[in-house]
Amino acid sequence: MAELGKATPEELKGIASAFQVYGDFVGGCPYGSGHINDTYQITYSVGGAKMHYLLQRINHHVFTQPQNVQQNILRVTRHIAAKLRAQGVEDISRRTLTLILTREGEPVHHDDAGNWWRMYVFVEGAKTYDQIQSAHQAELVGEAFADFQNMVSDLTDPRLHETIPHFHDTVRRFETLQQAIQKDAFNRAKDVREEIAFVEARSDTFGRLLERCAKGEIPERVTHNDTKLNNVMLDDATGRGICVIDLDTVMPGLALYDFGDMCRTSTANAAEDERDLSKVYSRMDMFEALAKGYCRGAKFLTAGEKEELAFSARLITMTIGIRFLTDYLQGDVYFNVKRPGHNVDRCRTQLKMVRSMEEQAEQMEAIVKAALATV
Ligand code: ADP
Ligand code: GN1
Ligand code: MG
Repeated sequence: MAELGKATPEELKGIASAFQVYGDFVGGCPYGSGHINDTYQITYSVGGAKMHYLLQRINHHVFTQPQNVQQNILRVTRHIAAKLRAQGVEDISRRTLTLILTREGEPVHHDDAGNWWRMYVFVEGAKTYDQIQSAHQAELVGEAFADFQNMVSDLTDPRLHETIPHFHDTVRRFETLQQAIQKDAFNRAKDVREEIAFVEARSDTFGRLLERCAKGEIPERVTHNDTKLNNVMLDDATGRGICVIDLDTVMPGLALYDFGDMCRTSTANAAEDERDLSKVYSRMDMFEALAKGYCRGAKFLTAGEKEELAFSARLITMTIGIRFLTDYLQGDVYFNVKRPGHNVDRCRTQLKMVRSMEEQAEQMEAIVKAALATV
């Protein structure tokens, strides 16, 4: 896959002018720390007042049908806005993403170079965090993602586009890893023997959630599918999770995948790419708060889902670890990387998190039980 490369301010000015924004372009710069899309903060002067916009180049190697992604996002954001309006919420453009259409009225701009761009209202007075700051914050994060699941739960007819099929299918992700090991196109398998062995030793658990789903014990729902900590914006004044972002993967899935990914990112004691593994472990104070916030919001959970909450944390963390490992073996073609070995560092933190969660499995089960008992 080709690198998309960064756009210059001059290019950004041209692209931004394709959207329904008014006033004078002031500047644009790379923004945020997402691994997939290219994100820019754009500044305009509108009647003398400075306005920000969020401009994103959709990674079309990852999302091969950008128009489907944008159709989903338009539907999801309008649906949430309508619900918030009905509740009497006043600051709707801070509480959900709002797409700014192109001058032709489309939700995405396809430029001459073949890139796909979208623009959002910039949510001010709130930010995302790459690492959790406090247990209270973890609780608010759990609650915000549960609220999001509630709001999109009735977006079933017609079914949303599956923007990445089999996204969290751990068995398939493991098969892809095995093919990458077999091929070993970059002669890197020798560097990650221990990691491969760690994954292989646990492969009998990879099908557990999808098997239970096939048996009807766990329902399919509309879910976010990428509930990492930095995909929710927290209000600067109140700390509350006011706006769930990064909606590319909102599609049918399991609520447990969302809970699992919250645990992966919001209970971690260190950054996702920390090299000192002694700092990497899952914090039970954070897990307790997260579970409490999530369970309070997710009153819809069935018995089957409740049984698997703690397990889902290990499974999703393992799945993301497998994906980082696979990308390392395939030559770093999927996730944005900033240094050689970045994906292997990320893989190691994920596997360390899995080990930490395994060691604390009993405690995690007890915490989940207590959280469920209070709602
Ligand atoms: P990626 O898919 O690459 O993770 P995101 O959509 O998550 O991209 O955006 C990357 C970062 O940009 C987010 O983590 C957040 O900090 C910031 N961001 C995204 N959308 C907005 C918005 N509408 N307003 C303000 N900041 C935003
Ligand atoms: C990517 O886009 P971002 O950075 O929020 C990835 C997730 C991974 C995550 C790992 C579409 O999320 O699935 O869990 O990196 N998104 C996609 O940090 O693959
Ligand atoms: Mg993101």
